[in-house]
Amino acid sequence: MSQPISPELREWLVAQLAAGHSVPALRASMRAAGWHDSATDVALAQLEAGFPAAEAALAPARTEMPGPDLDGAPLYIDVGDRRIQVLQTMRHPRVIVFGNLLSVEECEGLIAAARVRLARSLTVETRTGGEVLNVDRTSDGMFFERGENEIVARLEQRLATLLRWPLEYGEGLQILRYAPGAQYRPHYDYFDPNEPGTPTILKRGGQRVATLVMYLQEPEQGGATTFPDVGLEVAPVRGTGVFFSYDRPDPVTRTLHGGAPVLAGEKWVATKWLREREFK
Ligand code: PD2
Ligand code: ZN
Repeated sequence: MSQPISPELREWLVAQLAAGHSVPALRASMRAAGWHDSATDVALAQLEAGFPAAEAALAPARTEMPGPDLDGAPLYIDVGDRRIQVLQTMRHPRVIVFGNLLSVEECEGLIAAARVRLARSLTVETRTGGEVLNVDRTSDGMFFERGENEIVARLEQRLATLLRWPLEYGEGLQILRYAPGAQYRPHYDYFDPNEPGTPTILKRGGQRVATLVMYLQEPEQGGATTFPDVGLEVAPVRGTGVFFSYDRPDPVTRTLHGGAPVLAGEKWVATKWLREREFK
């Protein structure tokens, strides 16, 4: 899997290709200029081999992205009503683990309001046209409207400040409950540009650009949020959360992630997805 290359280099490569320079000629002139960047090598090799992934690696990455201000490597970020802890960060994929995102009362309040509205996720089976239980996601779930109750509204304001992204660009909060044995198999949260239904989905707010999974109740065992491409597992500790962002809808972001099976107890999470535009 190639890393994304810098916007400047991408722009230059695209301009050179558009001007009719061949990939081997580009490679030679970059080597001569002292480039020994493995990400570039991989992108060029893929381009040469005609891999579609190379196009994605060279596709324009979004420049304005949600995320906290980590200048000066702060241990805490003040968001007005709370001091959020920065527990762990990773560059590629962009992952940040936060502590003290929600109080115990907020976690319990969200669970109580969601519990009575949970439903097992059903999906349409294209083969028979019938509805089936989704084997990839064995949790129960529901969505809150944005600003639906006091806790939801307060949390959404907090996240908008923390992640420096307009509240209106966020989807309504999703709540999931995982019973023992339930899991969420690895997936990407962005909408696959190659799926026929995606253009319709994108009319409302554009692409997803980031996800924050917040842990409302921890199981006794299991239930980590996993990032298989990089071997990362985030423990589902109550009140904490894992943020990750993806600047293009492509696996080069390394944001494949899943919810490992809950082995004992119940896991509850709240997921906030951020779109590139207002989500009406
Ligand atoms: O509950 C999780 O750990 C999890 C894992 C992967 C949640 C989501 N994805 C999601 O809500 O998209
Ligand atoms: Zn997900």
